[in-house]
Amino acid sequence: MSLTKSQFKQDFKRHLKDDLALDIDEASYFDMYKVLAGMVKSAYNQNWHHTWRSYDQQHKKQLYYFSIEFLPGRMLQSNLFNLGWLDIVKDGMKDLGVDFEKIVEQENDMALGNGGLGRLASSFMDALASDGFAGNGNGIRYKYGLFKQKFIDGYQVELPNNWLNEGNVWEERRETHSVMVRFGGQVFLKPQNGQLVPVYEGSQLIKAVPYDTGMVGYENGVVNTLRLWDAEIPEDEESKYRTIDDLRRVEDLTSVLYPDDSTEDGRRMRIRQEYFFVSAGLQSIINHYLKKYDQPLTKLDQYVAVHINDTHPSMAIAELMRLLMDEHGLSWEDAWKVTVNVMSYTNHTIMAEAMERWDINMMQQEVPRVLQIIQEIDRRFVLSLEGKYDQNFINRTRIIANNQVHMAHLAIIGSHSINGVAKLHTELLKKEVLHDFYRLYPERFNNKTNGVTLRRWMAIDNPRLAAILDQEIGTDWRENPLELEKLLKYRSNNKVLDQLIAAKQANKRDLAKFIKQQTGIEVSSKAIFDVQIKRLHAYKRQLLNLLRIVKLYQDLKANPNADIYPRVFIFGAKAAPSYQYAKAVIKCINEVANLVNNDPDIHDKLKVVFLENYNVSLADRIIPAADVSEQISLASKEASGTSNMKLMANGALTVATMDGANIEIHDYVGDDNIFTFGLSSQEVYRYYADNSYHASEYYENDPVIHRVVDAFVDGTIPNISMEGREIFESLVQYNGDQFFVLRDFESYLEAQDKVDQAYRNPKHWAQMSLINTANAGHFSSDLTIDRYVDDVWKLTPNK
Ligand code: Z16
Repeated sequence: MSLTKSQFKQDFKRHLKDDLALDIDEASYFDMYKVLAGMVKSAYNQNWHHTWRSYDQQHKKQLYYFSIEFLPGRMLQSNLFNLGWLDIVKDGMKDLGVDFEKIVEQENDMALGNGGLGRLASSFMDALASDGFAGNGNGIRYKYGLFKQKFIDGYQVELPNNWLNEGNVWEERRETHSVMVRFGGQVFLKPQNGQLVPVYEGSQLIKAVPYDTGMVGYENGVVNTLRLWDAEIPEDEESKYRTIDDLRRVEDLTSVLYPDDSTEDGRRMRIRQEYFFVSAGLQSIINHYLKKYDQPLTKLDQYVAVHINDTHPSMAIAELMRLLMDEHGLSWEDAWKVTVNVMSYTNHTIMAEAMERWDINMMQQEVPRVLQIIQEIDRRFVLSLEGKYDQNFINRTRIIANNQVHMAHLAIIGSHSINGVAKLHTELLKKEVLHDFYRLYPERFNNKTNGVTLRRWMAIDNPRLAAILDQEIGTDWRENPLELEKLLKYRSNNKVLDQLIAAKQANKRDLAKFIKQQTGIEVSSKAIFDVQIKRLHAYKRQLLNLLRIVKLYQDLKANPNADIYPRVFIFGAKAAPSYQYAKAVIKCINEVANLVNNDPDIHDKLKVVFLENYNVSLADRIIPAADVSEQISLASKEASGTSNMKLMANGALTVATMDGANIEIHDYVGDDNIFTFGLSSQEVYRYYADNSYHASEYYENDPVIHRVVDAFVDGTIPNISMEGREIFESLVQYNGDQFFVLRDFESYLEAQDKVDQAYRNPKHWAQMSLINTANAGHFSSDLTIDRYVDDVWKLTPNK
């Protein structure tokens, strides 16, 4: 499939003519996008077909990654890159006088995820295909992606994200692979030939139609499948859907992605979504297995692994039991053995409010047979513990309690593997959050530190950095990320350090231009670009960052000549629409930005830029231009973090609490090449244990904190009377400040002072930056996937 530039130019012009009857000078960028994407697709379709055929012929064990979110972002460049075409196409377009960047921008982000969890799922799709493993995605084809964020008067406003409005060139509708999913009604067990079979009354069948997207491996001919399900009314059941409400309930199933990145509040439609894609996915797996592998279902675990990404797909455990028993006649015991061996589960948070618990009555109404099976799993679980553990232990660990179904407990009891996403996170699961289960099943617990697609975040998004790497250490780092360590040889090489400085400068100039164009704000590319990009959440402590900005502002007002190195604070963050507090923080950041950016006393030493609608394609732009990476969550609260990894790979230095994967970044780069601060997780737990943190004491006794916090209510920051009050109150109460912002403030300032000083020595800064890039290979999702493959899924590479 190798392609020369002249061949490409010819093909491209011919396709414009053949497909759209246009010459280049008549075609719009969107026309060109469609034609180019079409060429990419026909280039990989053969391979897609071959990949499946070879898996089937070899009876390869296949992984199905079940996730309610996938967040691939734009796919044109990454597909071109993985086919080995990107450079040729960029060059060819230049020859043709076409702005390739403009073509890329035609594509709507596929934004079917909230944040880290969905992006991780997409990184894994890329790594699985690139490492040649049979790994496929299973999820929902939401009609609307995560809401579009606008700022109006500094407030977040949510607009629908109609990403499909101009069609989706990458997907294939596979009508013939449709399956039926049953909802509602009542279920009775009737004896039949000595067995109990379920009989349904008043239930509704919904047709699940798959849309498949090719997941192209990096230059290896492998194309795996991301299968997303859409809901439709089945043709022969149309008469049963009489009311508008009935129709609405089908449409709503795949209409919107729920925009909360952590909390669940018993929403009926979310249960239905979860069951819908889980049931459809498992049915299609079993259909394929029986048809192409032609083996008994008692051996399913030898050929199929199903991964449960957070608890959202955990009904898969009960649904596989149902399919194996009700549809295929296995006994409970046989079905359970297969199910536990097939299933594995990743936990992504220790925040109690983010642990899904469904109301038992709601499940009864929506998925009665699945609930019945969960009740039986629970009954047997309790039975197995009686006499061995005390009643309290049993009550704490059982699946059903207080009329709620605890989905994490179901996921743990029904899986052979349970993993956290960073070392600290896994330790906290074992020692604290899931300690009871760790006592029951120590062998099931394991750590799999997250990783990111370095090919996207470095090779595609940061071509200037990639060119330096290619020249000095060769190109192998794309496939073998630990090759990046070879860069360490050049840590004192002035030529390489100068090149790195120049590349970062050029990236910053690009971002400065974009900022000007988006916001009208003028920023200097000589300033420190200080970046915090992630969902807005109290535990992630964007507020800590904001308090520091307010302090710097006050310092400069008091002394306009204060020796502060110029900084541009760049934020990207969406708040869940119902998360009042997070929205108040957004409003305050925007008002501080207004204040700081327009005050002549500040002399452009501080700029605050809050870019709207943070998503993957915005991350593609920001990350290569970052000098400083803000990873400042309260220790113990961020399960892993993944923007920390992308930013370090691009040479940003991390300001970090000892939380999530920051700890592992610190271990690799060493104390001298990261700015750590703040409480440790042990200290946080100690405070919880003796209840001795009193925020009000910090407010009363520390004059700097007092003055900074007062700025939220004394008019220093204009237009935030409500929001400023809310934040003020949350901080200054005796038992306020849930996330220890004031406790860590002083330590944070010290770390930031070190940043300010260090940046003044460009060579040394570049050296630290190089050391970060050189160690980023450890955080490649290729390596993470290798560990899942070996320890959890037991896959073998293709051919
Ligand atoms: C999510 O993105 C995460 C956790 C969660 O419970 C729900 C969602 Cl949507 C994040 C974690 O907060 C983050 O620390 C982690 O890096 C990421 O999942 C991937 O594991």
